[in-house]
Amino acid sequence: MSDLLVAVVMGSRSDWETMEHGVETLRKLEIPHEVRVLSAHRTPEALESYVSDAESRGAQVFIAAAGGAAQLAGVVASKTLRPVLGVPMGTQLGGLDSLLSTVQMPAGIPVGTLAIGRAGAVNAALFAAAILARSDEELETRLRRYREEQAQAVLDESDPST
Ligand code: RP5
Repeated sequence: MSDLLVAVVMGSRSDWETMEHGVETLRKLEIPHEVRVLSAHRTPEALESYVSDAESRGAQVFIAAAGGAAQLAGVVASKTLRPVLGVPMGTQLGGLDSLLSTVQMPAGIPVGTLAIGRAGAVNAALFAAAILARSDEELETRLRRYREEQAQAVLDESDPST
């Protein structure tokens, strides 16, 4: 298996507190991944070379997390044909600014946008897993087990009064 299947890019180190939940999910599912801080605004050239380098090393899915005027996912998507999942950070204005600037891509360059913050970070990892599991039966089994354990945890804690 490749050493790299999912490349996670964040616009700032300040996004890590949120994105570590997504990366932990990739880890739990044993999906080879790496994380880089690269910005569409602050390091545009380095971002462009990273996308092509990550592709050449096997990245099948990109997760891009950014806040504010969040162009990161759109710029990554403009540089690759691989699926790009955008995670809006809850930085300013409750993350509505990040959500709208990530989700409102003009027709032609798609970004699959997840929820703001931690939920989006975890779901981006699960969405990446679902994409990869189409051609990886062992990963599909791990993903099924993740769902089963999650369901069991809800059932085990179904009476909050105890
Ligand atoms: C975005 O600006 C980053 O993705 C981050 O969410 C936000 C704020 O960045 P810092 O000023 O904390 O570095 O580019």
